[in-house]
Amino acid sequence: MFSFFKKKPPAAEAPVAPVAQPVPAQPPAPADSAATSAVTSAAAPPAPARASWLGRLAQGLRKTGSSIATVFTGTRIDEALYEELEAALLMADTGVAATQDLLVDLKRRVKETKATEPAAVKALLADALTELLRPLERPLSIGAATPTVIMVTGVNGAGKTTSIGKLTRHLAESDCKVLLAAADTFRAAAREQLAVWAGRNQVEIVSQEGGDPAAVTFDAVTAGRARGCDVVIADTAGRLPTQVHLMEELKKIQRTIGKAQEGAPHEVLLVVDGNTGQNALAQVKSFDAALGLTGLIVTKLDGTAKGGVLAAIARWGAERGPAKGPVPVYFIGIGEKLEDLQTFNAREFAEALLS
Ligand SMILES: Nc1nc2c(ncn2[C@@H]2O[C@H](COP(=O)(O)OP(=O)(O)OP(=O)(O)O)[C@@H](O)[C@H]2O)c(=O)[nH]1
Ligand SMILES: [Mg+2]
Repeated sequence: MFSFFKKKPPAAEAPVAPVAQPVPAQPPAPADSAATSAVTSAAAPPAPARASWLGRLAQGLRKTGSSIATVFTGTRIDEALYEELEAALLMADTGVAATQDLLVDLKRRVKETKATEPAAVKALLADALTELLRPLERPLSIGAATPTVIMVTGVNGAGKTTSIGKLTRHLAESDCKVLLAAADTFRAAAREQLAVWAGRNQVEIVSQEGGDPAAVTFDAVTAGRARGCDVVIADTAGRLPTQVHLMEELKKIQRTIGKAQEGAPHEVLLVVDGNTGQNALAQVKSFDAALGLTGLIVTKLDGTAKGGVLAAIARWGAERGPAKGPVPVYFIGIGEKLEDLQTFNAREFAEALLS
């Protein structure tokens, strides 16, 4: 089985845990094997479930891929091919900067390998794309603090609550004690939606009718500490980065979490809808400027023509310099079912995008 997240072995994080509670010394066998497979999974052949998911990812991204793949159906490698490729990458929302970088890198690879067939150029593009996307590939790390507090943000309808539900199931299945915070107090339906996921996964939930989202989150983190939870996940209401007062509310939730537990939240995730293309990059930049993002979940990559946006996100990450580094893509979603949310792998994604 591939690793859905990385659980830190207890010994490694003793100096990091800022709270009095020691990190529980339990599940050594599954936790250690999970950590190991997180590091080694790239080389191993995919398990059957992963392979079938990859097939569906490729199918989902076919709208993006078909236009790029058709560039390589001819017989000659010439300037026209590169021009067509440039247009196809831009259409797939790869963005101007990443497209230019990819073309320069690709031409270098073609020269170096003395490729003569367009099909070989396609394989070289997959290599170039993989290298560009690689820095985004990082497992979500659980266990450096108890609880690990994860705050989930994003615009309306991006897939926050659904992704939390799926993530909760994977964590619960790995013997993590999870507590959910219904900090989307804006809509009653939002609380109920999260409560359904809590019920399905048999995890606890802290919610409050019409309460202040920061107060709900404070209560949840406090309860999570008292109850010895491994993970607390806070769902928040959807908002646009241009809604200043709502962004201030998010910052308040973030500060309040820090008051309930020093050093928290450990993860500030942005959920982005892959269909929004270049707008997804704009969202990443804005939410990062406001909150300092630690990771992304990219949803709805089933049936989008805009899968290239991950290349744009990677290119922007490289621009941020080594001190900040890229914002990793922890998970990608290709549908509404539980198994549709999986870890991001640069090589797999590049292959799927060009299939
Ligand atoms: N096709 C597809 N649909 C998805 C995916 N992820 C979520 N959805 C659907 O997107 C819709 C919105 O999902 P939610 O999880 O409610 O989104 P949200 O960000 O919590 O929305 P708000 O709380 O209203 O801001 C639902 O119908 C989900 O089933 C995905 O990967 N693929
Ligand atoms: Mg929601």
